[in-house]
Order: sequence, then structure tokens, then C-alpha cells
Amino acid sequence: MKINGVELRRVAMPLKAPFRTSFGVASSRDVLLIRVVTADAEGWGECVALSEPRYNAEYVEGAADMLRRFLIPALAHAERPHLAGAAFAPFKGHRMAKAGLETAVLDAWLRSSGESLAGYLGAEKSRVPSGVSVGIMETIPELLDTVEGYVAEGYVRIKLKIEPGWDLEPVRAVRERFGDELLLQVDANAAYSLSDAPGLARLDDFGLLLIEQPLADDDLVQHAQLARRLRTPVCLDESIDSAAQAAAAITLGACSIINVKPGRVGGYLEARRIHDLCRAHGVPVWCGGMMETGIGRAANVALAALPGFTLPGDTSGSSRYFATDLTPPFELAEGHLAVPAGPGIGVDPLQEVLSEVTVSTEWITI
Ligand code: OSB
Ligand code: MG
Repeated sequence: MKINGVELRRVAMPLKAPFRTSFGVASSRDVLLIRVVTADAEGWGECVALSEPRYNAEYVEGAADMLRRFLIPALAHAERPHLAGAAFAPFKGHRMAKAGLETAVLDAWLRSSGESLAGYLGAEKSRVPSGVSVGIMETIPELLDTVEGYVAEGYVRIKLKIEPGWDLEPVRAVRERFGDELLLQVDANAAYSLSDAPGLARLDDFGLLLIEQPLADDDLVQHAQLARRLRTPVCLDESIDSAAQAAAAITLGACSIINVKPGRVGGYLEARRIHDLCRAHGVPVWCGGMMETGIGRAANVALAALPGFTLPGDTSGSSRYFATDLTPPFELAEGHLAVPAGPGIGVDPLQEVLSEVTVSTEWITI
């Protein structure tokens, strides 16, 4: 597969409402799209780095620099998707940049052979259950109204963002209002320390599915210590950036569930390795999200259809974040999203929407 060149495209997607986490608040999504052009197909990838390095070390402008300076030139030696990882390996880190480019190459390659990403990855489902991530709010009534809206839309699982001072009360209020049957979990984005263990143990009474990333990204040992002090299962997000790290976390007992985000781990092929590893160890996985547009969402939904994804993911409908998505919108049907079945990621950007939200484009010849 001869690659002619790669387009980097920055798009500005306004969010329907500000989204607050323990690491910051976002009111628009600054997205880097990657389009790989070959003689017989083109492929799309979405780099999920955020504008600022607050979730992890990557950020959009840094990813764009990494792509133009190192990763796109390295593609000259790796024009098949399964060779891209090896071509990128000499360059440390920057997994979100690598993932975006690898996905675009994979999409172009699959489109030229007519195979779907879901089929290629080994998906066994034609639809996946939808969970939704709910930001930190000013007040409990505001939170309850928001959750009520999502429950009415059919979301099958609610995730509450938490931080010190916004944890026990919101969880208690949501449990009281929506009952014990609601699948409920929390995500701290590394906002706590081990000395908060007694407070976090008070969440044990609420029957949560899991607590996601309570402690610092780089502290597997303390996560293992915390996990022994909680009945709520510990799930890792930020800490897991590779299959090797997933193996270490499982071995240490740092988590019993893993949130798989393809961008965070360097792409869909590494994400599948983590899936395979976790499945072999009986560790449930679910597909996380990074507020993707339809481009990234399509690929996430394909991954979430693999058999080891036994918990609902943050695979929400397009309308969770965007009034107008870049692709035909993903919409919930009985709390599920349909897995795209067309070639590659199975969706195309709507040209009119795309040009409206595009901030800049850059063409890099290989
Ligand atoms: O920690 O899972 C996270 C969004 C941005 C960065 C990190 C996270 C999130 C979410 C929302 O929780 C996921 C989504 O709905 O796409
Ligand atoms: Mg998370």
C-alpha cells in the first residue's frame, strides 16, 4: 500500500455543555484529524490528545508536531498497518499521536480490501451497550436532573466524575434517586492519595461497579494497597499505557478491571492485545472515551464489540457532546449503539460540517 501523503486537520467542536473533571473544565473539543491518502483509498484517524496536558502528558499541538516531525516520515518504511507500530517504536511515548496515525493507515488499508475494522479486530457483537460519563456539577439537584435525562435517553450505565469534596454526596444522591438497579461507577482521574482510603471505603456501601483511577497515574503499588482496602473494584485508566503495563497491574493486584482507550495505549492493535491479555486473566475490560467525534467513536464502537468487553463503555451517542457531529450521528437504540459494518471504520465525515468546523489543514507528502 503506497501512501502518497497525510493531511493533518484541526477542527474546533463546540460542546453542548461544559464538561468538568477533577483535572479541568472543557467547553469545546480541539480535535486533530489525520487523513492518509493512498492510490486506491483514504483513511481517517482521530488523535484523542486534549488541548492541554492535564489528563496525560500529551496535548494537541505536541501531537501534531510529533506527527509531522517523526511519525509521518517514519511511515515511509511501514506502509502496512501492522508495521506502523514497529516503525514508531524508536520514538518514545506520544501514544495518542501514534494511535491516530496508525488508525488512519489501518482504515485506508481495510477500505481498500473492503473489510470492516470490527471484523478485522474480531468483533462478535453487532451492537454495544452505551454508558455515559457525567461531569462534576455545581449542585446535587443539577446532577440529578442531568442523570435523569441520560437515564430517560436509555443509557444503561452512569459514570460520575468525582474529586475530593464531590464524591460521597453525589453517589448517595444518585443511588437514592435512581435505586440499586442502576449500573453506577465513579472516575477520579487520579485526584486522591492513599491517605484518602478511609473516605473512599465509604463508597463501598453504594454497590458501585468500580472506582476508576483513584490515585496517581504512575503508582501501581499504591493502587494495589488501596484495592486491598476497598470492596469496590479498582479500575485503571491513566495508569495503563501498554499491554506490558496492563500485565504489571494485574500481577500486582493494582486493578481488577481495565478501561481500554485505544489512543492512550498507542492504537487499536495494542488495545486488542490488552483485551486478549485481560480475557486470558479473567479481567473485565470496557471501552473508554476521549469525547471523540464520530470518526473516533466509530472505531471505539468496533473495539467495544470484542468479546472481552463485558462492561458497558463510555461509548455514548454523538449527542452526549455535540449538537452536530462530523459524521452521521451515533444514536442510541434501546441503550445500544450499532457497530459500523462498512469497510474500515465504516463512517465518513460529512463534508459540509467538516469544512465549517475546520480551523486549519496541513498536507505532508511522504
Ligand atoms: O477519564 O475517562 C476519562 C473524558 C476526557 C478525558 C478523560 C476521561 C473522559 C471521560 C469521558 O470520562 C469519556 C467520553 O465520554 O468520551
Ligand atoms: Mg477515566
